[in-house]
Amino acid sequence: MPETRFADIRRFESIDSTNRYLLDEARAGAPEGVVAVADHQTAGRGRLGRTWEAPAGANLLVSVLLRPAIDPGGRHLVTTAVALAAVDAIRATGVAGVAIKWPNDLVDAGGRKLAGVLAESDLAPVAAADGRPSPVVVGIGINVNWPSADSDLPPELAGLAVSVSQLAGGPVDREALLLAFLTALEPRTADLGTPSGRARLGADLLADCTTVGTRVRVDLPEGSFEGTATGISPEGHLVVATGGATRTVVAGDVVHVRPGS
Ligand code: BT5
Repeated sequence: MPETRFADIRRFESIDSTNRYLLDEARAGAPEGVVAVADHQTAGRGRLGRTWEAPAGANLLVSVLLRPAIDPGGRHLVTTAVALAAVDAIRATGVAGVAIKWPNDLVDAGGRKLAGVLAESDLAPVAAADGRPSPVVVGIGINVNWPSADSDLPPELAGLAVSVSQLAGGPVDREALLLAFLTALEPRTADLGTPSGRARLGADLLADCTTVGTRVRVDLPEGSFEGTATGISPEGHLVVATGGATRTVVAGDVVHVRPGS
């Protein structure tokens, strides 16, 4: 990609996981900006050991290696930067109604999942030794041409997943979407490095976040609680009002609770 930091695009017909590949590359000292794109993943990863489903050749499965100069506490904004760049790219195809469900999903107006983001970094000691900001690998799976119809979905995703092509009403060019995504990611990545840029990422997340203003159940390892999502902190964390108190959720699964359910 000329005029971006994403010049080194490595393409795979089949790989276990583009995130796994770039984590290994980061461990070996690879610089910021390396991109891995796969036609198919045999072990595509979601969060918390979950899997990401995509048939060969249909969707966008891409990871980028970033080395953002950002405090560990602000690392959620890296997920935000990638999610916002994907929203930018999908909107440029003419599809409307795409929003971000905190922390890491892109959803359509009906709440069906269009894409998921996974940021991984377990490499701080390595990075500290070489003086560069420590690496974060951020992967995104975007349902581009699969499912082409709801009947394509396995039972566990029925009614829960949707593709850009379904929303666009016809096939979507994966390569064009990749280039639009990387082009949009360049300024979003630059924003990670400055206080004003981080404020812009937070404001844009707030504007596009379907979670804020809704009743939510937050599932944490230590238990669940319900409340109303009232905002996004400067670090990109979710602010939830619950029982007269305010809690800031750094990580966790958030379920949008429908009134009356
Ligand atoms: C995510 O996890 O949403 C992060 C997905 C990241 C995938 C990319 S692909 C490129 C890169 N390389 C990788 O190995 N991973 C990244 P999470 O929030 O945990 O959601 C996972 C859940 O989403 C699954 O348990 C399913 O319920 C659901 N799911 C799986 N595949 C889906 C799909 N294609 N569309 C919609 N939902 C899906």
